[in-house]
Amino acid sequence: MQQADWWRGAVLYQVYPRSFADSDSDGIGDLPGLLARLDHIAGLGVDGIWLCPVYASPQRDFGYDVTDHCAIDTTFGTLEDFDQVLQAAHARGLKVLVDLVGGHTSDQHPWFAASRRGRAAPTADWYVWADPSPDGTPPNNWLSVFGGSAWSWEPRRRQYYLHHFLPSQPTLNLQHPACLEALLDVARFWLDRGVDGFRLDAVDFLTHDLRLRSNPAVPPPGGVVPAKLFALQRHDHDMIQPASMAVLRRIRALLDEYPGTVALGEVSSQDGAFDRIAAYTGTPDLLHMAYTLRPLRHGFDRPTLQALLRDAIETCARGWPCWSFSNHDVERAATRWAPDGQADPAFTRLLLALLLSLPGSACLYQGEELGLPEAQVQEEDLRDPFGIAYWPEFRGRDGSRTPMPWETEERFAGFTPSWSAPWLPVPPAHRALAVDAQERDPDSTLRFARALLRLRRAEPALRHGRAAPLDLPAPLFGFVRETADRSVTLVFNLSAASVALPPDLAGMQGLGSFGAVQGGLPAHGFALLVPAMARVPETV
Ligand code: TEU
Repeated sequence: MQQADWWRGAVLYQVYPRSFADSDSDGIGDLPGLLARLDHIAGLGVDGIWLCPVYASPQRDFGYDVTDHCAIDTTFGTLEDFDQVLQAAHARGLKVLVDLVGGHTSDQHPWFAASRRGRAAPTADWYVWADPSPDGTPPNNWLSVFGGSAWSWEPRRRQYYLHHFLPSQPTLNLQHPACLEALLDVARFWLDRGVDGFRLDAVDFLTHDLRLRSNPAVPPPGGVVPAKLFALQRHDHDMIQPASMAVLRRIRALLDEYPGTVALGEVSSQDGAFDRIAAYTGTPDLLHMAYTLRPLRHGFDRPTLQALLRDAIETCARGWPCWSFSNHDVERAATRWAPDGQADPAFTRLLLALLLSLPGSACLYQGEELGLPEAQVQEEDLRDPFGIAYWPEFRGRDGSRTPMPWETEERFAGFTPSWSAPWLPVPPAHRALAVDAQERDPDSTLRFARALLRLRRAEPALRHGRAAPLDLPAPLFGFVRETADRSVTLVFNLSAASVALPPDLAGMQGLGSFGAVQGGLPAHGFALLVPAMARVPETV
């Protein structure tokens, strides 16, 4: 494989820096904290890091509201700290992707501060401004992802501005040439510093219909939850516009000036997400890869997994998917997909095995390697504005953003040296799953994740092999990953009872410790199998 193709089949470890490791006792994670814990990531055997935003920001949406794309927020450290992390990561063979929040800024950004003051400013048209409807209401019916109208009134301009997320996150007008150039300058700044690429935030929202046509309503399915209002429209005009392709092409052209750098796009979970992944990644002038939130939208059952595998195979034929089961925007998969909502180690490991064996690349979210369940954050501890607005119907995203537990016995599980509580509490259930405890336990999820990642690196079929479905009796689900000279069979037991393998599989050899047990699989067990007498990679 060419070095420039390192991202194909790569695993990226997603760092949510606010919750990774705190070095300066303010209860918030930071870059020196990350630097001190980098060996944990390198030791997992991943290929790189995706670092969530660390830019100057009022932190209303925890970094996704940027006031200076080329400065590090003092909460996280300095540019020198960033350079040190980058250098130390590279020294450990880890690539570093940073978040490029290109669709919007903070309302505190100097570009917006000038734009909202009046129409004469150089950045006057860098945001999406529109006159009110004749009755003074917003120009159309577009809704914010976080609820309510996507338009807010600015008395100084006597116009509305567009925001797909919080009112404090005005949407950039990337169809304005100078605005797009400014974004490309930001990208250039980080590429010149040596980053290996970007995770592009909210790709579906990069451009909008210039005629500002209203979206068609979708008939309400009964009992409307306010947090889900966004789902009650078809987003024909505010999202997924052909004009976004031109923006992505410019970003890709810039990346191509820096060989080996890549773009990973975030695709929303609206219908057709896999088609969009294929469209965004299907030609070499667009994104390298893309992931979608909630790739399994209908829960974790056999038909849904079979459909997922079909989608995965099709998407690989047309583009390049990256799998992300858990991240800072969704409930942790170990809880979300657990049969009774209770994460248990066997099920959690089955999820990890699936994540790391689907064809494509993958993101591993911090704590996923520990099998962390979703945290139950109490109302008084909520920090996510999305959750605060809609509690209790929707609990927001704090449950997947609690601090990493490093040391079982330490105050706040070793996340912060502070005597006062970190920005989100450390859930009691996470303490026992701390990194140090799992390092000591030979049967821990952490050790398991590391073995699996090592196997993926050693076994080209798992990393690059094509995938083909296997026709197995329920409750088994499985597929094959194969290269020209090697075939690995993956079998998953989706039931909470043990099950025997069909005779042809029972006779196969396990890859390392990932074999069948007496011809069968325990509850939520799985196996990675090769023909008997086949070579097994030495590292296993
Ligand atoms: O998320 C964009 C995204 O697609 C959201 O629609 C997502 O559905 C939302 O977070 C609800 O779960 C990105 C970031 O990942 C997210 O953290 C930011 O809040 C958002 O952009 C705005 O910048």
